[in-house]
This record gives sequence, structure tokens and C-alpha cells, in this order.
Amino acid sequence: MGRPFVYLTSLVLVSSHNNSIIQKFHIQFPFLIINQMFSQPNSTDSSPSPPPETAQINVAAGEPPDENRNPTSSHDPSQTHLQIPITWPSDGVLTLDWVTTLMSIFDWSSRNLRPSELPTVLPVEVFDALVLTASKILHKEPNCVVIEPDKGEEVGSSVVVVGDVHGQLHDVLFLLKDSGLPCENRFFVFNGDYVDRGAWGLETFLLLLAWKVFMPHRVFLLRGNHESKYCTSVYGFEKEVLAKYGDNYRGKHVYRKCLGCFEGLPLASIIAGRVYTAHGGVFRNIPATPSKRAKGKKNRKVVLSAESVPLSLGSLEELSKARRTVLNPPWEGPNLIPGDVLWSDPSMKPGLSPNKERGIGLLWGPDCTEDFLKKFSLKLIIRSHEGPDAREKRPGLGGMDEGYTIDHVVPSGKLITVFSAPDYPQFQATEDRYKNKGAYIVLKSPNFDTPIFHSFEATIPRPKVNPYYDFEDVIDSDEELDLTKMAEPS
Ligand SMILES: [Mn+2]
Repeated sequence: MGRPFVYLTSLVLVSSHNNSIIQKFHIQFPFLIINQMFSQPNSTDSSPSPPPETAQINVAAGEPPDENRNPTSSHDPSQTHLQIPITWPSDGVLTLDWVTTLMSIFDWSSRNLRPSELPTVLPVEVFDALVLTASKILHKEPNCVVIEPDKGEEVGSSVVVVGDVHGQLHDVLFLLKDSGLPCENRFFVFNGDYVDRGAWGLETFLLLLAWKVFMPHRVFLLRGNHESKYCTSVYGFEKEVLAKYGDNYRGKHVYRKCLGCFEGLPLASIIAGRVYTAHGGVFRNIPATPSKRAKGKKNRKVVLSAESVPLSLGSLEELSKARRTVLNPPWEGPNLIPGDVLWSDPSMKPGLSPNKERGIGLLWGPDCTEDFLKKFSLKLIIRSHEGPDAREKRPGLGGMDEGYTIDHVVPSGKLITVFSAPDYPQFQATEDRYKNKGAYIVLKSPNFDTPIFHSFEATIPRPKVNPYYDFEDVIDSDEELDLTKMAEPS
């Protein structure tokens, strides 16, 4: 029984850089079986025995073949087998098995296939079904999702808050293993920036969408500033999608569907009534505007001069009313809230001011953190958005070596930045890397307002791939936006 297992393992490894052999292999064996790396809690291993014409592949194939391994053993969850290509369940209902299988397959394909071969494991029809199902759920969520972890039957829950991941698939897989997978009493809030810079933004975003579809009331995906047409056209995600699904109708379709899904992502969360999370941070109050304009006409001319009105903090009610379904968050005009929430940064200087470095969003001081926490009876703001590169240029604020910083400590509580992409960015022009750790935060029952920080190292070496953007020319952090390009109709 062990013989064909070992033999086929080496076949795939040999063929991973040779397209013709892979093709032959696919014709010979339309379904591949891969060992699953994510064990399932309480799994009784219900995986069906493979049909006789299928092949078996060991995911950990880089290791020397273990002659003593018994692939038919059903007691070790790591021996669960996976089938590719992935198929959408006939009843449209995702299971834990489906989601963990997707994670294992993405890990395997990132190591063994070329980017352009992704459609052979994830056909476009399955992509369509996943994104459509997720989009429907996301678009219905309010701008600020309200998470009540201890309401209902489950008590003693925890909430894991995750910062930027930027397409670093293997680090996300590690994080989910380290924190424990989402389940009835383990909630997840992702603060955005799933794509760009890293080479596996598509896989990363899709596996998070799969979790969202499987556990819509346990997994919450917020929008980051990179979930926009502008950022993805500059920092690699658009090119990544076209490299994987083809620079043709199919690839453009996949990219367009991702953008549509980005528009549906909510902007912020409130956890247990005590913690506010968002990608960038707080946002301004939008003064009542004279809204007399002809219906149906584009209102480009109606621009509120930011200079003419003193800036003040916006309320959660205003956040709930903002129009978030915009491809490029606005930096001018009547609805500046999404731009602020996604792009703002804290400062050590008191007050609220335009974020001139970024060209969009705000800078806010410790006094604003105090005002915001006090006004809404909160204890914590957890935001993301700044990696080691951004923090290098921000005197007065902490470095991102450990993946998190405590930025403001005020009478009502704290402001925290969490960044979950270790050894970031994946591609860097200089040899001298930041070597930062990533971190995630655990909030525990009953109060959910005492953050427990978990720092983690990168999963390296990463599979060798070419970058999808000109990382030597594109500036490190997202400063100095090309606003005219961002204004182009999308
Ligand atoms: Mn960001």
C-alpha cells in the first residue's frame, strides 16, 4: 500500500518545474490526493476512501519518503487526503473539512505549482461561487459590525484580532494554527490589508472568504486601504491575479470580482461594547452639507473644503451612515469617513489634522483617543495599517519589531497598533531586512478589554516567486498617493 504513495510523491516534485510532465500527470490522474496538514478538532476522519483511479501525494514531500508510513491509517488527522481540483459542494454549504482542505491545497500549490497553474486546483467556477457567496454576506453587514462574543449559548469566548497580512499566505496559515482555528467560542476580526506586496494575496483573501462563508457570525473581515482599485493596481494584486488566471477575459473577470467583494467589506467593529477596531483608525465628523444638487448629475463640484471647517471627531452613528461601497475611498467630498477609517494614523501630537504624509485620512493625538474612548464608553482602539517600514519614519512612535505597539495610554484606555505580517515586506530592494515579528491579539471573556499579545516569527524560507510589482521603485509605505490616478473613474 505504501509503494504507489511514495512513487507519486516524487513524481510531482520532479515535475514541479516542468510544465509538460505536469500536463501529462493531470491527464493521467484527473484528481490528485494530497495529505491534509490542518488537523480538525473532534475529527473522526470521515474522508471518503479515494476512488481507484486517483493518485496520492504527500504534502510534506520535501522530506525523504518514509517507508513505514501507512497512508490508509485513519487515526492520524494529518493523514486526511485532499482532492484537487477543488469542487464547490453540490448543496452550496461549506464544511470545516472543505475550508481546511482549501488551506492545505493553497499551501501545497504555492510550493509545487507555478502561479499560472492555480486554476488547475481552483477552477474559476469555484472561485465564482466562493466570491459570490461571500459577497452576499459581506454586503449585508453594517459599516461597523457589532460583535457580542458572550451573547447566546457560548460563554467564555475569545476574540482574535489580526492586523495586516499582505498576501503572506504561509504566515496566515501559521497564525491560524497558532491561535487555533475559528470555532463556536473563538471569534476572529481581521483588520484588513489581505492583499498586495506579498505574492499570495489571492489565496490569502480566498481562504479568509471561505472562513467567512463557513462561520459568518464568528469570522469578521474588515476592509483595509489596500482593498481598493488604486492600491491593488500599484502594489501587485492586480498583476498577481492576471498572472494566475491569465491576462485575458478570465483573469480580468477574477480581478473585477475581487474588487466587487472589497466594496462589500465592512469598515470597523465593536467587540463586546468595549473595543473598537478598524484598519486605520478614527474618522472625522461630517458637518451637515447643503445637499441641493440635481438628481442624476455627477456631483464632482460639491467639494467641502477641509480647510474651511475645523476638524472634529465623528460619531459611531455617522460611521454607520457612511457610504462604504466605493472602490477608492474618498479623500475629498461629502463622504470622507471611509477614507479616514482606512488611512488614518495616530500621532503623539495632540489634535486632529490632515494626514499630509499619506495625502488622505487624518492624524490624531492622544487627546482624540481619550475623547473617542470616553464618548463611546470604550476601553481600547485596535488598529493596524503601519508596518516596520512605516514606523521607521515616525519619530515618537514605537517600532514594529514585535508586531504590535501601544501608542496611546490615556485615562479611559489605550490605542494599540497590531501588524500580522512578519518579515515584511516579502520583497525588498535592500539586503537589510526589518526581520519584524508579526502579532495577533487575543481578547478574553468576560471583559474582552485586556489585550494578550502573541508575537510570531515568519514561516521562512518562503517558496521562491517573482514579485508582482516594481518593489524597487514603489515607495515602502503608502505615502504620497497619486491622487489624480486615484480619481480616475473605476
Ligand atoms: Mn494599510
